[in-house]
Amino acid sequence: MTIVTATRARLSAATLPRARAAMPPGYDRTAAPRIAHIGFGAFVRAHLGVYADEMLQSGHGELIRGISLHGRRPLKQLAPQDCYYSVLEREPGVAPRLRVVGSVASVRAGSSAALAALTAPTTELVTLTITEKGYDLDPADLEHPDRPTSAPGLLALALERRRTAGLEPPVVAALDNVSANGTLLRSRVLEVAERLQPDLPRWIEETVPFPDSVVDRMVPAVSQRDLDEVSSRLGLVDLGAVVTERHRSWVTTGHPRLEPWADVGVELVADTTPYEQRKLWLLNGPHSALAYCGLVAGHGTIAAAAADDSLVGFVSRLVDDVLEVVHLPDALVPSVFAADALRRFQNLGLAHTCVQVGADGSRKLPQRLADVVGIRLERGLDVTRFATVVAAWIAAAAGFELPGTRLPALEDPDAWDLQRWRVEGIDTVVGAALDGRFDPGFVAVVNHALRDLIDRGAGVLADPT
Ligand code: CS2
Repeated sequence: MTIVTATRARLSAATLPRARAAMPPGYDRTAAPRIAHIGFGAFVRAHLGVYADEMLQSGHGELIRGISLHGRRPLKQLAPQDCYYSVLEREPGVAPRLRVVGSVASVRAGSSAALAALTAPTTELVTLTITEKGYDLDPADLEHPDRPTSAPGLLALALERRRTAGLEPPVVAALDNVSANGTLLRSRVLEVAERLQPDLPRWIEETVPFPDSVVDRMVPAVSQRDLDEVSSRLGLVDLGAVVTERHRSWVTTGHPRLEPWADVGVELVADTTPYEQRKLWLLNGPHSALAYCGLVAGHGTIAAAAADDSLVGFVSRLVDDVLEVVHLPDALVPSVFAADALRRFQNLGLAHTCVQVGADGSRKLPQRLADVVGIRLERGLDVTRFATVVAAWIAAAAGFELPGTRLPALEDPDAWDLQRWRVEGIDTVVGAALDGRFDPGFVAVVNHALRDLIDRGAGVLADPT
């Protein structure tokens, strides 16, 4: 297998005619890109990149300049391929579908490249997938707003430069699993902008739209096996390929600049709040729950955890706890959406690891669970299952030992703080982990759940109720 792969040509403009894929991009790619995308990971390739590809296929699309803020890997994967890459869709019961996407015109890395893309006169739309922690403000950017490294800092400086140069303000669309992502990003940008020029925040508020978006598609990190499969299907080596499911969606608050995207399935709505609650609370929350419970039960992937009846039982009851208190419009069919999410987790074609979904819990869990926990506490309803999930995250991120399981280390921006219990004692860890992020009434319940988990390990998941 390896030998065959090594002798294959690499995907590129020159080899594209040989690609064995549906609808190879035949459109012109010489126009100046009008989209600048910050955070060029796997998700954007399987999401925005595909929507943009379909727009280009239909004759009125726009190309993307991709920017990776952290690391040059995307550049190494895509530059030698003239930025062509494949998207392999795997869905249970149907044949895998492979397409080559051509909507990315260039990929660059680092802050200067980001500033260049954001201030390019042709940039009209800025999109971002910077993950939950990308919305944190870097104190260094507030101190030196003229030398930013974070996405909000770079945006603030770029907007100042655009204003000075008399360029049109772009539309800035945040695409992360963060509540009111555009609104939050704008507030972060305004904080830095104030340090740059006292009147810049007002100009930004008046001229730069920051629509809120809810995006959905599961795109795990690719493995060597995935790349080998893509290469053998495609007949060409593709080191920039991504693997995903068939489902995809993008709901955004309306803006005239985004209206043409409705042709390729983007939904423009007056208010994304119900879509956001449905996604964060009924898909991402249960996804995290499965990841942490999966780790406690010794599973490596979400699909393996979703095939474990006791975990499915636990997560289904957690979903019922959410549905009990969440009121969404009937048209959004919340219980159907939730059942479908559980089905999507079972997709064996997506080797989403529990460690990947479990990363950055300090930033993800408040988005996914805190509001529901708050509502349930207010109504005097039980929050034990939510506490078990949070305790499982703390146990993994803080490095506790559980009976019968060796928890893998988890990445988290607060990992260092969470490990301090080793010096300061176990009583401090829950308070530190939840501080300011969850209802204070939740701390005691999580404390109890953590002790139970340390005593009984995966036994706590076999909830009889
Ligand atoms: C996941 C999401 O890694 C995670 O935290 O819950 O990336 C999830 O796969 C997507 O939001 C699905 O749209």
